[in-house]
Amino acid sequence: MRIIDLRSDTVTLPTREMLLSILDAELGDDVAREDPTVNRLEQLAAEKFGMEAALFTPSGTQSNLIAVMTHCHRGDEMLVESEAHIYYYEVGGMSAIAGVIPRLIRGKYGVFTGEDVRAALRGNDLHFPPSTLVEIENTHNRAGGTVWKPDDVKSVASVAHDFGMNVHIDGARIFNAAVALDVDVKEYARHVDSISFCLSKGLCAPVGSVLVGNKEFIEKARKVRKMLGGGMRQAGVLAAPGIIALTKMVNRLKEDHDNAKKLARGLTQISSLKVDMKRVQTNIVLLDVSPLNMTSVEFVNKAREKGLLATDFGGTIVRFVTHYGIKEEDIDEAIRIVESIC
Ligand code: TLP
Repeated sequence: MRIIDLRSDTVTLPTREMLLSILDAELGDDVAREDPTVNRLEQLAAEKFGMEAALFTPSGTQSNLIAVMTHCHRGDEMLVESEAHIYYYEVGGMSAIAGVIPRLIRGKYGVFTGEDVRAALRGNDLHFPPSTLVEIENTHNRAGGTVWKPDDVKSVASVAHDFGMNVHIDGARIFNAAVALDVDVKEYARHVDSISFCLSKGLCAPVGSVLVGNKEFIEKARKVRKMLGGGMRQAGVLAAPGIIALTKMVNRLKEDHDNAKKLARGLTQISSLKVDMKRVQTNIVLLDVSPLNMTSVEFVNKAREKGLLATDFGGTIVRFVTHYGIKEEDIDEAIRIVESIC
């Protein structure tokens, strides 16, 4: 049975070109900054975002944690959307390791405004922790891959900066946002203090994320990465596919977005099912299976038996993610499988 794996874009395998690039990668000890391939990836990432510097990290989770630890002191407060990945899926590292307390903002489709930030701030009082960081997730995973416009980011950043806070973007899928709106990622970067993005999701590299920011921030972040055990030695074997991810895999994300729309439209044709089409902006489709009187776990198990893999997103919500390797005909087949479950 052919398996259609729509659990996540994290399941993408490196392309042949990526694997071959590993053989020829020039290597050195990256902790001593002597890996020319890592240095090239970091330079390329900084240039792409119009930022001064960049740091290669093992994962998006570590990249976000490094950002929090670099921007904040223990006991600080960070403003974050109520369903943000850093709060929901990163094992509480922001508090357990960084010692930072989250203050939650409820966004609309994952997006909040400068006014929301202003409203969440409690002012200077003996009782309150210092609020030092605002985190934005673009695209917003649990909202369904929804996109922040550069102006939305600008509005939040301008209020945050007025109050002396820094702004970090968890841009695990920021290239999906940029492709969806046809804007340059620099349009996001120019408003904020740091961005973390993943090479290992839709861009297909096997491992790694990159954190970008100004030189001083990245210098500090490099030390934090070392403390967390993220200093890797001949990491050029991972950076080489990362360079291909960054230079050759961005534009094709549009295919994934088209496939997600096709899937969402197909699912809404099945009379009993509900997809909020407003959420379908990039490569994620959230399906509400409540009309089937099933939980998302039951639905995901049923689909697996029929060769379709999806993610249980809690309650009655199932997540499908389109990615490299998923073709239009796989989408047709996925719709047929869901229809057969119904
Ligand atoms: N997201 C994964 C799971 O952890 C849920 C997925 O399948 O979507 N930020 C965002 C917005 C993410 O979606 C993820 C991974 C991360 C950070 C963490 O990246 P990694 O997995 O590299 O630590």
